[in-house]
Amino acid sequence: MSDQHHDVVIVGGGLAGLYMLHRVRRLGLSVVLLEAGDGIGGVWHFNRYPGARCDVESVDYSYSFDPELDQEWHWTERYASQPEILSYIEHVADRHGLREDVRLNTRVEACTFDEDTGHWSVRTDGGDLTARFCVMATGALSVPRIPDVPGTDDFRGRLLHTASWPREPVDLAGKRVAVVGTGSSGTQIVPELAAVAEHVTVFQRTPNFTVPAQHRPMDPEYEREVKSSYPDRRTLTRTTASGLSMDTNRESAEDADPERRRAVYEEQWRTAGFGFILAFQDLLLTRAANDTAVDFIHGKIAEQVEDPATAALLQPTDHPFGTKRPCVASTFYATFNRDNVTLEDLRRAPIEAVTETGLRTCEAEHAFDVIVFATGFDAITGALDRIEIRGRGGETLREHWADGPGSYLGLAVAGFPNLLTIAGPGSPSVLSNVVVSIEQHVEWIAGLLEHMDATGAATFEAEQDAEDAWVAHVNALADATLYPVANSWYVRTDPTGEHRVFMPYPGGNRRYRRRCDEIAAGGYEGFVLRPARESLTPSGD
Ligand code: NA7
Repeated sequence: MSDQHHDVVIVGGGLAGLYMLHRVRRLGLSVVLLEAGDGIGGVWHFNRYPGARCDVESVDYSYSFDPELDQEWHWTERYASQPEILSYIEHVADRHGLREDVRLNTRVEACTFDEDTGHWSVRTDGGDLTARFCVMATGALSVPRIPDVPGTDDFRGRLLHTASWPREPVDLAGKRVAVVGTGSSGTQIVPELAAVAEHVTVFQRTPNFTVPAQHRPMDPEYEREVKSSYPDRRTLTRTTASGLSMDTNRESAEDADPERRRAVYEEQWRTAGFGFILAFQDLLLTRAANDTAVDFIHGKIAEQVEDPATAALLQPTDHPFGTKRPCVASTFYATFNRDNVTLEDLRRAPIEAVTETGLRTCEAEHAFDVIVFATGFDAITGALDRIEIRGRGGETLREHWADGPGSYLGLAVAGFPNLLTIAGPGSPSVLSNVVVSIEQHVEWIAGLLEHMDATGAATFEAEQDAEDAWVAHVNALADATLYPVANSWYVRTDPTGEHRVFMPYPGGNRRYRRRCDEIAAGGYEGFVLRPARESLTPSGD
């Protein structure tokens, strides 16, 4: 085999790819990690907008596989900023000597399964290689979504996207800035821009629920407490539904009396950050329960925003709380009390075009020096869609997913032997603390590779029936909740609108992990494992 052949090729150098690399090396397999960017860190390498920080507490949004690092690492704030998360990832890579197997500035263009050899051919912009296994660690939120608005090339000012923010500082002092989008990125960047810009105009399409981060510098006492019980905390995050270090309150919002309900909401609002969503077990199950949270948050928005008309515009009414990812921010709502911040309603006046001097809505021309798209990502499948992945019979993954992204466990796709996805569609990914989900996937994949080695299997492949049943199961779980009510990026609809697939697994980490473990323990039910000889057999055997 040439030095361009490896046992495993990993695509993507973020939290998932780097941990996969670490585990594959421990198995003694040859491996290379390909990363398109000029640095490791995945989305945390690119997503550098002012105010970018994680919305899960950093003591939990971090690897658990290195208990000594847990004791040594010091997070300076409750929610680490992007630079701190990136330096953590870089530290882990150096500490475990991972960089020697990382190739930066290498974009994977195509992966093709060769049915004769049972190997993948990987075409990159820097040469070709082959591998037995391809692990796609390409990220669920990694490809920026640019709105399809005409005229972006005409703008004479500066056009930026939060998820591909320039590395050098952007001077916004005295500038007229537009921010399009009020998701997590929008709610974090708006207060930062308002503090320096001459004026910030926020273009909102859908108001989102924003809960308070209760962000603060790391309290030494709290840090000591976490570190003294870190193993237990890590065990807890592996067993909660959300991957957070707190579990859902088993009480029902619908059944609780108003006083009790208010007290629980107030306590969660004061302390829990994203965990506000865990206030009651039925928040995502019934409209009546959810409405109590909606009323509470509407009240909090009205308390924070002085102008009643602006407050009303910021109060979400078109989707139940939690059915689109809630935002976690500290001063977003209060920022609208500043004289230099205004809110524009894109539902009333959609953007028609970017012009030479700014933005034109159907109602008015707005002049700007800088336009910031805080419009999020081509979520969950975006990065995979951009690679030409061909499995058995030359079928592309895009073709296989024409009616919606099918995957068995979010890990493997029928017809694509020896291809694995980390946090793929059908796994908890974005509905969980994703680092916990990533570790679970990586460890499960490492177990599969070990099993194959021990049993002499050359290829594994998800069965089509298993994949179909899993997609149906995920959709059924979602249908039992309020999630499908919202028009969110959790759902992927085919161009005809006929097929809707709910992409992230909504049954919780605990249940998902148990199922994955059962499948492995049962000899990889739903997968076909073949010895080398049989890999030569064409599909349909
Ligand atoms: P999100 O949460 O997807 O938010 C994107 C925002 O941009 C949201 O308000 C969108 O409105 C808005 N958007 C998207 N496209 C358009 C167009 N074409 N016109 C106007 N407004 C638009 O992405 P974020 O980057 O904020 O957060 C992503 C994740 O990062 C988050 O879930 C956390 O996990 C961290 P819409 O709701 O679609 O009407």
